[in-house]
Amino acid sequence: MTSSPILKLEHRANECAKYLLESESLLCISHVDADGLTSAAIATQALQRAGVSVSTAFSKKLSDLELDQIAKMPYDTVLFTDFGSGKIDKIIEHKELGNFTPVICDHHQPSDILQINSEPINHRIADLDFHLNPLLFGIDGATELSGAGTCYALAKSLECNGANNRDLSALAVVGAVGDMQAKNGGLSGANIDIAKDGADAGVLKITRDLSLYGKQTRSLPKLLEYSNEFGIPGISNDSSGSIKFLNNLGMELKNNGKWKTWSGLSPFEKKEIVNELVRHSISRGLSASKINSFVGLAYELELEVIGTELRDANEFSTVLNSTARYGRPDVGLSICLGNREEAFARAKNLLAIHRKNLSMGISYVLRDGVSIEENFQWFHARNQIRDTIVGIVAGMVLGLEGTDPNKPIFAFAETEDGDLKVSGRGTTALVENGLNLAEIMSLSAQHVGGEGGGHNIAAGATIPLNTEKMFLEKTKTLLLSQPN
Ligand SMILES: [Mn+2]
Repeated sequence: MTSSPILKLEHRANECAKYLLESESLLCISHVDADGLTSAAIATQALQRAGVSVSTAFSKKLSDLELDQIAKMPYDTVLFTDFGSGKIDKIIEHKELGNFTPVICDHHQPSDILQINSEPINHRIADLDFHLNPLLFGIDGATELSGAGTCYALAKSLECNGANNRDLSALAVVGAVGDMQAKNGGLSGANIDIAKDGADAGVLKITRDLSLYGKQTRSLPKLLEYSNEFGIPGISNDSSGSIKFLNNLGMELKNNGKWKTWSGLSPFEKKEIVNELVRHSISRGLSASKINSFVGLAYELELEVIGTELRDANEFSTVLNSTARYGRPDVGLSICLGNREEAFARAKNLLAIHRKNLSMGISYVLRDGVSIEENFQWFHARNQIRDTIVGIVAGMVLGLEGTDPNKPIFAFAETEDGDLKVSGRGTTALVENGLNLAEIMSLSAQHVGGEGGGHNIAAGATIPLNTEKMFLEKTKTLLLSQPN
């Protein structure tokens, strides 16, 4: 019998948990995105169940300045979730000064691994006793385990006094899906262990289903129209085509004159629609691989109400992003902790704004154009797209008309603090050929006096204004040195 990948983290997770259980005053600080919010929710719930009180804070990025501020706060222990590994040098400095004891639960690339061109300083990792990161145990942090999944491993180790934290696996799956770790075949690696825990605990329903976004809340015509990834002629990106397709099915797909959602259909109706989509696509010459991607694993939160955003892991993660990226991570956290009334109502307002901003952002990029260079492409949103969502927009336009699907994309936007945010996005194929955006973003940012890091496939940086040209020149050279 092969053991579950997640168990590779168990020993270190136990050590971290043992320390946390004895900590006197504890701050949990987490990243402001869907994975960061679910990370904080999992960690704080597990700690509270174990009788440890914890304060929570969020940050867009963990800058040197913010670490200095944290150091001044009256906490003996600081638990970093969904970030921290990218700043271990600085965190170790604070530890050595006695400012706080760090516990890191992250899945981003540790900063000392990033020092490829200088002397490796791997011994620094050994200076940290409480550093839980899948990358240290041979698990890929970009695809096999998220920040929330890493916190779930910690939560399992925090179980005491008869507590069972398996129910928190549902949030860990939302975090993984929010971090784009579910590909068409579903989740992989250690994430699978967590999803299984969720199914066993009755909090997660894993099904083979249509792999489109919006199965809970989008009306059927919109669900089909926004199927850009399928590229179905006459349906994808075609509002009247989608309606015509549905009308031609001869099924009762409306309720009181209102189109149903996918979640409101019977298994028979779902099957009929998929069959007809396949038939339609074959007759229009769509490739077999595209057609095979119509159906994949889907993750439903079994305890949530059918037809709400929170029922679907993917839609849930969008709700969280729309709170966190608009300065209201407290609302997202509250939803993760079970508030289904006030916080959810607030989140739905934010969600409407988020959707509008994303679609305006995409239109802006498509209208303004993406500059395609020899080995990368880029666009500059200036103050037209919020720095907190420019990375999401970059990921969404990659592959659309006017972009090159075979080159990484870099997006710039001005921040409220008067800096530039840079987001880099790649593809699985580019990463397989050696692309490591975490390394590039870190080194290019350092080159112009900024800070950056992340994953091989998606990374971010903050750099001074007017340094984008130098940043891109450095990036171009670094890309040439990576074997892709
Ligand atoms: Mn993450």
